[in-house]
Amino acid sequence: MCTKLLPRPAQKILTSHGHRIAIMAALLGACPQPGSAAPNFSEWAQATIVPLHNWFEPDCRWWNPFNWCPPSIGLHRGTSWWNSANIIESTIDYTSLTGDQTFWPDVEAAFNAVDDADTVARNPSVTDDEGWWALTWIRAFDVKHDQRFLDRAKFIFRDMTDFWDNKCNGGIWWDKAKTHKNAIENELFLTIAARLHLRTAGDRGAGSFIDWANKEMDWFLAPDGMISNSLVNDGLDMNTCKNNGQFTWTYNQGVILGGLIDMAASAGAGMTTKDSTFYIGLAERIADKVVSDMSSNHNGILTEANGRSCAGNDCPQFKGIFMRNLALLNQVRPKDSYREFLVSNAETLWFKARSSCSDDVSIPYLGVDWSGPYDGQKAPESQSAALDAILAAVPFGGRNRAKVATTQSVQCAPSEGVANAIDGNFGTKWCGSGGGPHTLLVDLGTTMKIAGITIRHAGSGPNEPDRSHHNWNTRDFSIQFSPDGASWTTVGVTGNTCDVTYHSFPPQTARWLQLSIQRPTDGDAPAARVYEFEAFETIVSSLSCSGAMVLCAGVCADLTSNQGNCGTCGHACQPGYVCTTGQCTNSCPGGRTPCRGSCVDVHSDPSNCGSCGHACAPGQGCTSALCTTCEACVCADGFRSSACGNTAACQHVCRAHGG
Ligand SMILES: [Ca+2]
Repeated sequence: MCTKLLPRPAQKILTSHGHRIAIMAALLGACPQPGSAAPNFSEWAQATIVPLHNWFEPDCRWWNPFNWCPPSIGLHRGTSWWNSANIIESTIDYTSLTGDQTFWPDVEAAFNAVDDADTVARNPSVTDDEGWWALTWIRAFDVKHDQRFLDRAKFIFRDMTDFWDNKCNGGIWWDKAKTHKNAIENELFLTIAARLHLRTAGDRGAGSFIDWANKEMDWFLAPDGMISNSLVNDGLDMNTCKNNGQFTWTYNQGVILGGLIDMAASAGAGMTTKDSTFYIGLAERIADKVVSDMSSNHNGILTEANGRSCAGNDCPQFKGIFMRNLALLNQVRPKDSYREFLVSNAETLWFKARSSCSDDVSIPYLGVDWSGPYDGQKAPESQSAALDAILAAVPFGGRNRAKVATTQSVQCAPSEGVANAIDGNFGTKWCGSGGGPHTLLVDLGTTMKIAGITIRHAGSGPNEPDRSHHNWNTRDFSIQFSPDGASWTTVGVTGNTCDVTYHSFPPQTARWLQLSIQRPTDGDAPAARVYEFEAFETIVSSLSCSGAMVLCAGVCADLTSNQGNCGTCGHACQPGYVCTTGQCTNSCPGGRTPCRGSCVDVHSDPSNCGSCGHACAPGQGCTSALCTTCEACVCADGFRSSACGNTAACQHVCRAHGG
């Protein structure tokens, strides 16, 4: 039985700067039970981060002569350097997603605990441990727009490039002693390079970040390399330079998703070896494989391959890294299967793998096996992995950004006013009566990027008769977005029967949202009933772009050269045209013309004579961009003419008999 928690007194924490900050630990107002309340992922995240904060010790440095916190060599008590990077990244995500600034001082303290060189020197033996920190500081830059963070990430990346060589045709070494080349450090190298490219104006050419990203990507995609059957395995056999057939850890599948997403965002104008469709397609295949296969033995809950045991300091961290990156993929390629996976994993680990309320009245701990039961773990790695999974679900149940709701419908009863639709209470209802059509206009108060909407319909209500009237759920409706109140973008739903509907889509810039109800119920009942309308902001909305880069649909683009955003956001160049100085220009050599994805010569091509798509009539040829009548051709013995035209052309097109 879950009981209401006792408030805990404010806890005083001494930070590295000597400031005392009060952390209210009484974050859990009540213990949710399965089915007893709709998920509030932000609230769960707020509770989950408390132990991580309590384990944080910015003064715990391995060179500290007092070394008062062994055996840790990380910043968090009892864990390692690379884990701390991920925990700080989780803290940054938490700050961004929930808006709660309480734990940001941990991020600043971690940054200040070491300098650039120390970040690299802290763990002198391997390259991946420093790579995690580069990703963390890029994320910090995105949230706070502070150049210090980006500069440190670049410093770390430059150190990693020292470990690239031609053994096995490329890639960086995992260990600085150069005995192994594995997947993880090369996935990190790819992702860091692509992200730095997207945040560095004018980055191009030999030695640039995108140049490194392309080299790494192409090397990673080599036949017999580390991607096999749509999964990334652990590493290479250094004797054969081929896939070593070892484990496909969940974090191996996670980091590559981030890299592929950023390669797709970088594509165009010759910036990348392949186009964005290729990179996103591969990311989807990997994500689909994990969602369908690596969780199949656990009823859709993520686990390491084949339920492999997951102990120590490293493995319990892995799954959170996958969830963080799956959330990013779902931002650019929303899928019902991803949303359901993100939500069900967060819900399941919270309800099944959490220390019980009666065990500890102040803090929830989360176990390694998200299917539960709770295994007694109280460790930074498993705790932050769980936090990552919960944060990944926030867009589907986080902080509602709706500020004001209005309607022209008449309310059904005095207690069923329109304010109930956004009051944060899933037990209070807006009910609009009359003939309709009913509309609910929601003002967000300011313009932002919305990536998810949840609507709680009649059947989600706690009280009768709504609770048993699932056919009162809003049947046909549309959701409209507008940045200015004038132009609207519409997402439509018809035939809904669900009590709660989740809607995810590529981030939409909006200040106003409108729920337009075409059929309020599955029948003749004319009233509209909505218990709660929630709008969630995208986690990439806080992305900042440096220099001349511009934020376009969630990615930074150089408008002078970005193929998908040439001159202005959303203006994509057609195949055969390249974005040069902000304009789509003909890329075909020798005066040829771009036509349906290839280069044609409109002077002589009978299918494109004079212009792309202008085909000559059967029996005609194309000469000097004009369709001409055929003439007899003279062919050498053994050949016949298959087309017509002047003599020279005829010789050119003669084919063998029967050809
Ligand atoms: Ca309500």
